[in-house]
Amino acid sequence: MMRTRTVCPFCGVGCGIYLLTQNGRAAGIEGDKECKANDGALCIKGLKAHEFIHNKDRLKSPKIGGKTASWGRAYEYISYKIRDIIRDHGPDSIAFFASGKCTNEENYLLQKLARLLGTNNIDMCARLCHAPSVVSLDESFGSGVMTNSLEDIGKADCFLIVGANPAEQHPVIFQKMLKAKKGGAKLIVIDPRKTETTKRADIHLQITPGTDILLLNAILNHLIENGLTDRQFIETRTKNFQLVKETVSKYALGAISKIIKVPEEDIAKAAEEYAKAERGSIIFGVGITQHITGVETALTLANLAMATGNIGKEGTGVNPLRGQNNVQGACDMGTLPDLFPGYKQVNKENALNLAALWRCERIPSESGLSALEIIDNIPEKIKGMFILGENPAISHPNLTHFEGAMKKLDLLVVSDIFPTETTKLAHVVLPACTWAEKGGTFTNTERRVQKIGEAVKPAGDSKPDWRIISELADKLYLGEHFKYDSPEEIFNEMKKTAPQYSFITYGTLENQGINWPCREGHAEGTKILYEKEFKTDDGLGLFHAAEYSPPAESTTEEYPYVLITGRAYPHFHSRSMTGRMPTLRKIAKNQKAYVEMAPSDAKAMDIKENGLVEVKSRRGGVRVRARISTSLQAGVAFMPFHFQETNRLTNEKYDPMVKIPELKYSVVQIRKAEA
Ligand SMILES: Nc1nc2c(c(=O)[nH]1)N[C@H]1C(S)=C(S)[C@@H](COP(=O)(O)OP(=O)(O)OC[C@H]3O[C@@H](n4cnc5c(=O)[nH]c(N)nc54)[C@H](O)[C@@H]3O)O[C@H]1N2
Ligand SMILES: Nc1nc2c(c(=O)[nH]1)N[C@H]1C(S)=C(S)[C@@H](COP(=O)(O)OP(=O)(O)OC[C@H]3O[C@@H](n4cnc5c(=O)[nH]c(N)nc54)[C@H](O)[C@@H]3O)O[C@H]1N2
Ligand code: SF4
Ligand SMILES: [Mo]
Repeated sequence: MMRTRTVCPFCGVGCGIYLLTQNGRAAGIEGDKECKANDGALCIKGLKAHEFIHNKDRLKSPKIGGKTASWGRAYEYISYKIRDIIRDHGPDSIAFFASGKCTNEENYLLQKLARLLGTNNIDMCARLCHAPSVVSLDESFGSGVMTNSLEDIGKADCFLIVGANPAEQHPVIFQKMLKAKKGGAKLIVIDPRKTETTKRADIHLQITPGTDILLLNAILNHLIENGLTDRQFIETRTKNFQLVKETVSKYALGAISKIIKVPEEDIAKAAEEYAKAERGSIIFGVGITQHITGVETALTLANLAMATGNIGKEGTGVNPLRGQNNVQGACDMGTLPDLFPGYKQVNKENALNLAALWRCERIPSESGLSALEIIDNIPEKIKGMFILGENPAISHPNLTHFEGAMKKLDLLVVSDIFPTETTKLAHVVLPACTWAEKGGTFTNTERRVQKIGEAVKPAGDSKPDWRIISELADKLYLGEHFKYDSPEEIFNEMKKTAPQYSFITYGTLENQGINWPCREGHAEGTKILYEKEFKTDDGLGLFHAAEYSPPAESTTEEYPYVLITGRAYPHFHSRSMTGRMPTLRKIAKNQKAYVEMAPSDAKAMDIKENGLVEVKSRRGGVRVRARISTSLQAGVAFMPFHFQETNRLTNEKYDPMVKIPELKYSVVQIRKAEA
C-alpha cells in the first residue's frame, strides 16, 4: 500500500489526508494526525473521497458536439472559435468561470489566460457564497479573510454561530467546537431552522429568515446599554463607534424580539454570554451572506467583535467558514472581475505592473463582469464562455433563465471530471484529472496553503487543468506566457503577484502547510490576525453603521411561504462526486429533490409525508416530494439545492454592491399535487 499526503477535495476545512493506493488504484483514506486543520479527524466525505476517482462515468476524452475528439482537434476548435469571437466582438465578449475545486496554480493560469486575451470577465462560486464576507471584513479590518486559525477555534469559550450549520457542512470544525463545549464553552446559534448544529446549542435563536441585522443591532444596543462593551479596546483600536452607537440605539430589544419572533430573555442571555466570555468567537456561514443584505449583516458581526474586544486574540475573531476546498485560494489567485492576484484592485497602475511581470503589452484595467452579470449579458455582450470545474446548471439561481442564456452562446467550453448538467449544454467538453491525479496547492478556510500529491495515473486521456489551460493558450498564440513543466513553476511565478504567498515555497509546504500571510521573518505564517493593529491604512478597526432592509421579495397572498435553500450532510453541491460514492448514496435518504415543510402548514393543506407537491415561485414551478419537519416554523419551507428543481425557483436578482443573489430567501406557493 502506498501513502500519498494530500488534502480532502470537498470542503473548506481542508483536512490533511493520506490517500492509500494499491496496484495503481485508490484504495482508502486516512486522516493526517499531524495536520492542525483536522488533527487526523475526517468526516464521511473525506474518509470515502477515493470512491469517485475510478468511477465508470469519468470523462476520458474530449467531446465536440457530443462526439469524441482528439485533444488537438478540441484545442483547434476552441481556439478558432475564441479568435473569431474576439475578432468580431472584442475580448470582452468572452467570459470565464474559475473553480473552487481546482488548484491555486490552475486558477492562477485561468485568470492569466483571460487577462492576456484582454478581458477581466472572470468570476467563480465565491460570488454565490462568501463575496459579502470578503468585502465587509476588508472594510472593517483591512483584509477579507478568516481572522483566526482552525487550531485556534477550539480555544474559544463561547461560540456565536450565525447562519452556519457546521455539524453538517464543516463537520471537523464542529468536532473542535464540541470538544471546547465539553470543557465548558457555550454554543449560541442563530438560524431560522433547527439543525444538527442547533441541537447541540446552549441557546438557539430561531429567527424569522432575513432578519439578522435587526437581531445583531439589538444585541449590540443591549450590550452598550448594559455597559458590557470593552471600552478600552474601542478607544485604542477602533474608530467610528459613536455613529454605530447612535444607529443601534433605534433597535430596542423588546420591539425587535417581537418582529423576529425570538423571546427577549433568550436574546439578552445570548448577548451577555458572548460579551462576558473571555474568548468569544464568531463563526458565520452563507445563511447570512446569501441575502441582498449580506454585506451589512457581516459588518454587524465585525462591529460586535470589536465592541467586545473579541478580536486579535486567541480563541476570538470573526470567522467566515469558506465552502469549497479551494475557494479561498481561487480568490487569492484573482479569479475575480475586480481583483488581480493578491487582492490588488483592477486599475491602471496594477494592470501596468502585472503586464510588466507577465512581459506582455497590456492587461485590461477596467473591472469585468461578475458571474450573474455575465449570464444577464448573453447574448448581447457575451458570446463565448469557458467554465472550469463548476456546475452552474445546478448551482446558479433561476435555472430556466440560466439555461436560456447558455443556449444563446456561440461557444461554451466546460472542463470537468464527470458529465454534469452543465456539460450537457456545452459545445466542447474537456476531461480533467481529479485532485488525486495531479499536483498543486489548495488554500483552506483558515488560509492554510497545502500541497496535494499525484497518487494515481490520469483516467483515460484526462489531463490536469493546468496543462489543459497552458496547451489551449499555446493554440491562442500565447504559448510563450504559458511554458510550465510543473505546478511548482506556476506557483513560483504566482507568488510574485500575490504578496500573501511571497515567502512560501513548495519546500516549506512539505509537511502540513502554512497559513498565509507569510512575510519575511514570519516564514511559519500567521495564525491570528490583528494582534497589535488592523490592516487598515491607520491600523484602526472601522465600525460601520448597518441598517436593516427587507429581502428582495416579500410574501404575498399568492406566494405565502418563504423558501430557504441550503445543504444536506450526505450530498455535496451538484452531487457530481457524492452522487457517485457508494457509501454516501447509502447514507442519503434521498437522491431526488424534496421540500421540507412545517407540520402545521402540511396539515392545513392535507399534505402527507412523501406526498407529491407543487412548489411555485415567480420563476417557475416544480413537482417534488414533501417532508414534514418540526425543524421549521410555520410559513417557512426548505429545499436543499443538490437537485436542479431548487434553483428553478430561486431569484437571480442580486445586490448592487457585491452582486450576490438572495439564494436563502424566495417566496413560493406550495400545493398538494395530483400524482
Ligand atoms: N455536506 C456538505 N458540506 C458542505 C457543502 C455541501 O454542499 N455539502 N458545501 C460547502 C460550501 S461551498 C459551503 S459555502 C458551506 C456552506 O455551509 P453553511 O454556511 O453552513 O451553509 P448552509 O447549510 O447552506 O446554510 C447555513 C444555515 O443558514 C441558515 N439560514 C438560512 N437563512 C438564514 C437567515 O436568514 N439567517 C440566519 N442566521 N441563518 C439562515 C440555514 O437554515 C442553514 O442551516 O458548506 C460547505 N460544506
Ligand atoms: N439555491 C442555492 N444555490 C446555491 C447555494 C445555496 O446555498 N442555495 N450555494 C452556492 C454556493 S455557496 C456555492 S459554493 C455554489 C457551488 O456551485 P458549483 O461550484 O457549481 O458546485 P459543484 O457541484 O461543487 O461544482 C464543481 C464541479 O467541479 C467538478 N470538479 C471537481 N474536481 C475537478 C477538477 O479537478 N477539475 C475540473 N475541471 N472539475 C472538477 C465537479 O465534478 C463539479 O461538477 O453553489 C451555490 N448555489
Ligand atoms: S470536514 Fe471537509 S475537508 Fe474535512 S473530511 Fe469532511 S469534507 Fe473533507
Ligand atoms: Mo460555497
